[in-house]
Parts: sequence; C-alpha cells; structure tokens
Amino acid sequence: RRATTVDMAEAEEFLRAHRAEHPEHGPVARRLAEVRAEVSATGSYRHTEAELVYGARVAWRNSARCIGRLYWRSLKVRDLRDVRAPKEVADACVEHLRLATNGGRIRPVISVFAPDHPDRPGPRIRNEQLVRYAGYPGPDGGVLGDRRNAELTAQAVALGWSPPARRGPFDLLPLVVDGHDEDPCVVDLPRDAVLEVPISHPELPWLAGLGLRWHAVPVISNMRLRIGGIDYPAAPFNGWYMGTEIGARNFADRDRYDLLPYLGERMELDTSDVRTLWKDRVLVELNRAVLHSFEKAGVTITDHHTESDRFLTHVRKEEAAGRRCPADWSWIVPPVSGGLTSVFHRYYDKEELVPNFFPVGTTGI
Ligand code: HEM
Ligand code: NRG
Repeated sequence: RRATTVDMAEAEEFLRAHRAEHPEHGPVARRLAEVRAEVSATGSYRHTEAELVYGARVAWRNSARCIGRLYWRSLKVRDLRDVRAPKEVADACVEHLRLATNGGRIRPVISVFAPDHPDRPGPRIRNEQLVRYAGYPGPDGGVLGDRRNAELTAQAVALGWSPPARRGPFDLLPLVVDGHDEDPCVVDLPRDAVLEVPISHPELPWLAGLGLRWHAVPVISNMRLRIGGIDYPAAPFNGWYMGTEIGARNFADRDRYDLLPYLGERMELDTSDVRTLWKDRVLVELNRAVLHSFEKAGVTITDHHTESDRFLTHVRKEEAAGRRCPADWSWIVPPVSGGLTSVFHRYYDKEELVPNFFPVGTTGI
C-alpha cells in the first residue's frame, strides 16, 4: 500500500484548471513553484482549501456514471484531512449522515479524510456505503437480508460485531474502518443517525404489511477521490436516491432482495410465462411504491424521467461552458423504461477526466 511520489504533470494540470476556472485565486505560476518545491521535498503536497473544494466538485462533474450531475456546484465539502484515526473517522461518518440527512431534505455532502502520503497511507472505509443492511448465510445457500453485503457481514462478525438477537432482513451493519498500523475499528451506527423509509403502495394496502424499508441517504464510501495526483482513499459522498436504484435494482435483482416472484404471486398475476410480462408489471408497481413512500415520508427522491431531462440540461450547460461531459450510456440510462427517457436517445463523450472517483482498491487513474 506504499504510495509513490505525486505525478507532477497531473498536479500541474489540476492547478492550471483550477486557476483557469477561478482566476480570483491569483496567477498559477507562484502556486506551481510552491507545489513543485513541496513535492521535491516530501513527495507530496497539500491542497489549499479552495483547491480541495473545487477538486471534489469537479470529481463529481467528471463522474461519467452519474445522472445527477446538474447540481455539482452545490456539493458541500467537509475538510477532514487531519482526521485519520479509525474511531475518529467513524464518528465523523456518523456526523456526515446527520448533516446529509437533514431531516429528509437531503443535502449533497462529501467528507474528505486524510490522503495517502508516500510514507503513510490514509484511512479506508470497508463498507461500500455508510448505511448497508446485513446479509446472513441461511440454510440451503440462501441469504437473510442483502446478499450483496454477505462478505462485509462476515468480516464484521469476525472482528467481533454481534448481530441483533433477532436477525432480520434490514439489520444495520457497523462501520468498519482501517487505519495505518492499527486494528480496524468496528462501530455501530446510532439508530437516530439513520433515517429509513417504510415502503407502502398508493393502491395496494397489503404491501405496507411486508415490512419493506430502505435508508434515506446513499453515502458511497468505497471510492477513492483523486485530485491533482493526490489520492483520498476515504472520501464518502452522497446525493439523494433516484427511485429506480431501490425499486428496480435493490429490491428486484436476483442477487439482492429478489422480490419479484413473491410480489407477482401476491398481485395474482400469471407468473407461469414471462410473456405475460408479469415481471415488468410488478416492477412498475414496486417503483411506484418507492417514490410514493419517500414522498409520504418527506424524504428527497427523484424519478428517472425528471432526472433524465435534468441530465440533458446539464450536458447542454457543460457544452455551453466549453467543457466536455463524459457519460457512460450503460449507467446513465435507467434500469426501467429506458426508451421512455430522454437520455436513451443519444450517445455521449467517452473519455475519462480527472479529478474523479475510482474504486478504492485500484491505484493511479
Ligand atoms: C452513480 C444519481 C449525487 C457521484 C450514480 C447513479 C445514479 C446517481 C442513479 C447510478 C448508480 C447505480 O446504478 O448503481 C445521483 C443523484 C444524485 C447524485 C440523483 C443527487 C444529488 C452524486 C454525488 C456524487 C456522485 C454528490 C459525488 C460527489 C457518483 C459516482 C457514481 C454515481 C462516482 C458511480 C458509482 C459507481 O461507479 O459505483 N449517481 N447521484 N453522485 N454517482 Fe451520482
Ligand atoms: N445504486 C446504489 C447507490 C449508487 C449511487 N447513487 C446515488 N448516489 N444516488 C444504491 O444504494 O442503490 N448519490 O451520491 O446520490
């Protein structure tokens, strides 16, 4: 995990881009000289507060898989670069959840913890999101809860975490944070830091009785933020949900909660032949239930039609600003009703830009 010296070419490109977009921070020449000296002496450099804020926002702007980028300028950046001890990282993550949740009026937030340095790596969060539901191995190879988190659940248990006495399908996993030269820290999330939405349906009263729920805020915590050659391996960020993420994937995927067969029976559809399109019909009702429930609970959520139109507005604004807007069609097009949404009917720029977010286990760009 030893990081290498900062790539000065990447640093320079970033510093020039920052001053070009924000001339109020003065001429770039002096800053470049300063950074060159710091990199020669230490192998790395420290971003100014303004560079960090700009870098984090541009990393979002450059995230080719994200349909929610219209609001990239509104990202609230928490400068936690001096926080590296696992327990302190975990506590600050709990605080992130509270700030972002904001009683249901969700705010986009990123918390940037200590970066990797040539002689000391930064902290790492093992959870892929701050809020994840446990997946327990059941009999016959089945899983109780979210199968996607089976591995993290096993790791937490191995590190001494005890699941609730009565295990359920929506048990909150603890945060698992690794530090440098320290044992990983396992911290339960306080219940009152995690807002959850009970799922009901506008016309199918029995659906509320199933006890389905989902957490209000998606906080991705396993991506490395890279800015100007510096890696921030712990930089959890959030926006709000688009309904299809929950209704068409988390609840529906065969390797997640796999609810379609059960709901098809409950809706009394003919599930004997895929050509009745029973799965498609269940999926629509499930997605209505998600949007309905979040709205009823007063929790920010968006739908795939609105978000697709907003995304194309964003692409046009970026073009007008003379910038490229890379986008990955296969991630941007929603997992239901693709052709009904505006984003389906065109292609996008493909190149990868930095700053950006990368899978935490990888190095470089
Ligand atoms: C991916 C929506 C905010 C960065 C996505 C996806 C959606 C989405 C639907 C695809 C997820 C999937 O298919 O699993 C939104 C909405 C936001 C928002 C509605 C509301 C404000 C943000 C913010 C950031 C961000 C604040 C970073 C600062 C990303 C990245 C991915 C992504 C890096 C790709 C994740 C991966 O590779 O697994 N977003 N997003 N998004 N978003 Fe956003
Ligand atoms: N599909 C995942 C979340 C991925 C990111 N989505 C966002 N990001 N909306 C899920 O939990 O369903 N965001 O930062 O808002």
